[in-house]
Amino acid sequence: MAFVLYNAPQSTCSQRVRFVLNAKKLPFEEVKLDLLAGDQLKPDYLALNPNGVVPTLVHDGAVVIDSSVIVEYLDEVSPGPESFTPKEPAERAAMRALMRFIDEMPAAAVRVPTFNLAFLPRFAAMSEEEFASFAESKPLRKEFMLAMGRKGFSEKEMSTALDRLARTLVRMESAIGASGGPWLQGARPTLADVAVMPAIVRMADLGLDTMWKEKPSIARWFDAIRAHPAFKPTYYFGSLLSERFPHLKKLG
Ligand SMILES: N[C@@H](CCC(=O)N[C@@H](CS)C(=O)NCC(=O)O)C(=O)O
Repeated sequence: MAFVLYNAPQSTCSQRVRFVLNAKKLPFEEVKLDLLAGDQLKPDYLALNPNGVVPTLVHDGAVVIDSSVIVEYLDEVSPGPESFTPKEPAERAAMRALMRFIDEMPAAAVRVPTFNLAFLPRFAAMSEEEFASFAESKPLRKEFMLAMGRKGFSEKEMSTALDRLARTLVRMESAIGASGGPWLQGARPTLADVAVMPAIVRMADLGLDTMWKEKPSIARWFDAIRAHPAFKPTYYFGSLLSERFPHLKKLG
């Protein structure tokens, strides 16, 4: 099986896919896109992924886009050596419900502090016109960029995003409590754990790990995911924002 992964080291969505490929010990060719330079908006890449975002997986000529879809696809075409999908249909449904929640809540919310803290200096240096045409060029993220503007998200938008992240931790805590942990759905990690991993790692990278200092089950979950053999090869040097952007300010 030949896998080509178009991705970016620090992209949270890409990290989900790298984790599953590494856990399954599937060799893959990694094509690294420079998202700040706009590689994801070049015609050749848009022909693969019309959303103009990473990741994209090409597997023996089949193009698969969207990280949640890609990780489910990988678990279907290569169920071993470690499967991340429960056998029971009700458990599978619970996993997918968690994945939808994660895509809607933390995966979206974590972009707000990420952009304000790491990427803003680049946008602030643009003229109003440059920024408008930059936002216009993004098929999926035009409105997000315009809402942020060159000056970044407001304090109110930041606190809304942080509240959504706090509510995610509460949801994780209750899933871990109900399943007995240490993972969201019990003794084994599922794709729901993989889906939420990059948001939690990003929060820690931004200094927001203080948000779970009173939540031992989240701390245990975080230790468990970092101890997974796929974690280290996924988070190679340059995958954390703090490794790439020395100016990064911490929130916590
Ligand atoms: N739902 C998509 C979202 C992909 C996405 O937002 N990717 C970000 C990086 S994590 C990206 O490529 N951003 C580039 C841009 O906004 O221009 C997925 O999970 O694959």
